[in-house]
Amino acid sequence: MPEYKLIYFNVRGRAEITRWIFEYSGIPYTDERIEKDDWPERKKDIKGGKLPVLMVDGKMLPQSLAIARYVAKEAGLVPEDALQAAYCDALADTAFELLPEWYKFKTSEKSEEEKKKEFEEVLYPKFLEPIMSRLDKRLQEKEWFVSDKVSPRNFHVSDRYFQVTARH
Ligand SMILES: N[C@@H](CCC(=O)N[C@@H](CS)C(=O)NCC(=O)O)C(=O)O
Repeated sequence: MPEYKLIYFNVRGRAEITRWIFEYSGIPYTDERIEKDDWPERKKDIKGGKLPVLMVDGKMLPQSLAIARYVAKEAGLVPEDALQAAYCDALADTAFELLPEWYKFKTSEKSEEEKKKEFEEVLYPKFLEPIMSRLDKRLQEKEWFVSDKVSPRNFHVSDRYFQVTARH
């Protein structure tokens, strides 16, 4: 098995799904977390200048979803059926669509009161609720989102949902 090192910031963000897959499957890996102050210096060594990256035997793989798909495949978590696998990808892409709006909200300089109002009047009803309720409805019908076993996208949606609900 290759030697894996996942490099990201000390937050869940775009790396958490891969951490969950590693933990669930028991594949050994190093979880390197870069502190914000160290990033400008470390960025020079990261091709493309963005995190996460996965070092696979010292070679760098960028892009969080490509990383998650690769590790999920190595862990045997991706359905063999191409269509089922594509449903997994569709679910992951849907969950990822939440990120830009969420990030804009999280990093905005507005006061806590303004943010609460924005969350209640815009972010939740326009972006989060439509996706969450669609996903909730699907989970009422079956145990897992795709196929009959744990798939990486179940982790993914759980993590996105957790990130949102944990903060509100
Ligand atoms: N499409 C890329 C986006 C990566 C990305 O935007 N990473 C952000 C953190 S979530 C980053 O590295 N920001 C630091 C920078 O741009 O200097 C992915 O999904 O991996």
